[in-house]
Amino acid sequence: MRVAFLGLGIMGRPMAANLAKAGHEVTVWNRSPGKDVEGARTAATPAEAAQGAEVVWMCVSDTQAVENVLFGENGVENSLTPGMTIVDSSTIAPSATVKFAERVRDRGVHYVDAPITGSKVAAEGGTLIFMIGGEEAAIEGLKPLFAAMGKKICRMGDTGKGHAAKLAMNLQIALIYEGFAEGLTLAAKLGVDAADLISLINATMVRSGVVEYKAPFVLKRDFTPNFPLRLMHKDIRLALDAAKEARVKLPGLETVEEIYDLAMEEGQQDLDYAATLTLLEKWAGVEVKSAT
Ligand code: NA7
Repeated sequence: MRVAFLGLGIMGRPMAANLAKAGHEVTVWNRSPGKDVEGARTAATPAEAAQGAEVVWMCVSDTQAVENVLFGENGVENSLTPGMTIVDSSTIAPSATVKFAERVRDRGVHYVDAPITGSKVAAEGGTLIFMIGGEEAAIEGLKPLFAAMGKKICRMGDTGKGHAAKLAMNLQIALIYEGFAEGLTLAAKLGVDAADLISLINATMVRSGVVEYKAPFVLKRDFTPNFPLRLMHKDIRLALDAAKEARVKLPGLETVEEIYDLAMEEGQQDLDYAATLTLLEKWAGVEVKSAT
């Protein structure tokens, strides 16, 4: 298929590379020049990349970035053709997605939100999981592309529901990790070895995928970003905004947001979100570690 891929960040670049490797005709664009993808053509603007494409796939930072790419100067809007499908794998506001979809629908263009779960490693290995919102027929036509980048697709409903599901997922990751970090901090202060506590967690119903994934990094104190803190902070805010619009109260997440606000103020935005542990340690005057 002829695909324009817009946004070559930590996740977007390996996704575009997997599309090219699978034999699709890929044209890439990134806001800052100098990033390219083997086997793909590089365009100077989103409009140029989208020219003649059957599918325009985006993976950029936030709602504003998606709006710029679609409707800003030299945006995709200038190259829309009937039958084209726009896919968004960024994590952004569900309500904005619905508005963007409405803006292109009159031009005969389908809009599918397909945010992703899985780390950089899953993006590189083509094992992402997509949460999808959009019409069944449009999604059907995208299956070869999903297969090149991921291992599973889950349709959550109409356009916007993929992003809604993604926010519901990421708020749980933030809360589960916060619970883990608070448990580790209290245990350290009371003299329990971190590795012993983690073994106990993994043997009981307290275990979780989040803890299994993060514990080895925490024990090594490796906070290099698999998922940068600034992006989790963005997702927490998106979830709180969506909750406000829907008149839903999320008191746990509101508290966790305050911790992320402070972490951002401390300059931790480009570390992994696991680094929020260091704030708890600082307040407790203790370091989580293991003798083994
Ligand atoms: P990264 O590695 O921070 O990459 C973000 C990408 O978004 C990168 O290509 C940026 O271009 C691009 N970007 C950021 N702002 C804009 C604007 N205003 N216009 C156009 N392009 C922009 O993030 P990830 O790849 O880890 O994640 C991407 C999304 O998936 C995000 O929503 C996550 O929550 C999930 P740059 O290179 O900075 O010029």
